[in-house]
Amino acid sequence: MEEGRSASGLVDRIRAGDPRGLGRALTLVERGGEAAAALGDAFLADQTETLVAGFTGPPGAGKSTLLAAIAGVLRAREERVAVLSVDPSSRFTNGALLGDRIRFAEHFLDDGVFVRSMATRGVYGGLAAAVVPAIAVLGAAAFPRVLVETVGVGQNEVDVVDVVDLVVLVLMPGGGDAVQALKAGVMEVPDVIVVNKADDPRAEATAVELRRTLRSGPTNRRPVLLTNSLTGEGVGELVGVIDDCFEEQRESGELRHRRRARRERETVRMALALASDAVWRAIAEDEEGRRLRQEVVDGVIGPADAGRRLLGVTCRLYSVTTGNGSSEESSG
Ligand SMILES: Nc1nc2c(ncn2[C@@H]2O[C@H](COP(=O)(O)OP(=O)(O)O)[C@@H](O)[C@H]2O)c(=O)[nH]1
Ligand SMILES: [Mg+2]
Repeated sequence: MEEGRSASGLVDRIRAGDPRGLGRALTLVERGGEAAAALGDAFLADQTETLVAGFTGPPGAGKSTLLAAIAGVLRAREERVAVLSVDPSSRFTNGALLGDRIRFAEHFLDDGVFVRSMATRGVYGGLAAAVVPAIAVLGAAAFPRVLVETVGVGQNEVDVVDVVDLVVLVLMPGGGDAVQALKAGVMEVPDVIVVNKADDPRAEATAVELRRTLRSGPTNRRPVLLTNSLTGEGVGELVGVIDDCFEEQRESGELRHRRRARRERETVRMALALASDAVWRAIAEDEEGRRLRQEVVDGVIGPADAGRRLLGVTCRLYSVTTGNGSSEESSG
């Protein structure tokens, strides 16, 4: 509760562009829970102009290096940019953190580039629970673009696809698994595909194979680009393609459609998280909840029956503790 209050106190500081307030807000978001959710909701209206691009792909493909290069291109246009690097599988190792610090070293003293690494393991609700409010906070701080880096090949539960406007898949030459996944159709086709490390002799062949694969599918117009993140070769072109892609999405209504669908998913996710929390609380804290648990453990009643009754207990308990169900909605 106390956290919730301090979170709301941050709102003005963030809107005013206070970088320390921003850092603090993202720390709250990383911890998850009520404060994170409250921050996300506080900024709901602020984020409409912020374009969010997700960069996903296998570790070592060069995502971080590419994002630093993209930040360079955007800074040359005097656009501010925020980079959110999310590691859903592990807590931070200092090594990973240090690596990204080095990759973004050239932007270190630049207020126009905000770089933040987040670990989401242990955050209840996973990647979305942390990233959705983080994006809202960055949107409120008036970053016109947020670039989200995350590991993955687009088919696991920590999918970045669910929380961004546009997905860029970053592969390395040889491509392996991801190319196979695209071919087999088990992987959702991203909006843009990048074969990074264009200096590798296999890069061109990988791009050709990807284009051929995509041509035979229903999504034949997805661009496949080559970049060298170390020299910046192809990075300007990539930024142009991403811009065009956003523009196209905006004009066709796709952007609006995706955002609406995302809000819907986010609402359901939030409700499920609250429900799960409430059920566990009912089992631990409510007398009848504890009794039901004991009876099912002792074999007095069956789990289906107990589950149904536990839900009843949970709903009653929840409406008492939140005031929902009476008409106190606006008192928070
Ligand atoms: N040769 C070459 N190496 C690159 C390129 N981009 C990134 N790297 C290197 O690939 C390694 C992994 O890069 P990193 O950005 O950490 O990959 P991430 O795990 O996808 O974020 C680092 O050693 C980079 O210096 C590139 O375009 N060409
Ligand atoms: Mg990285």
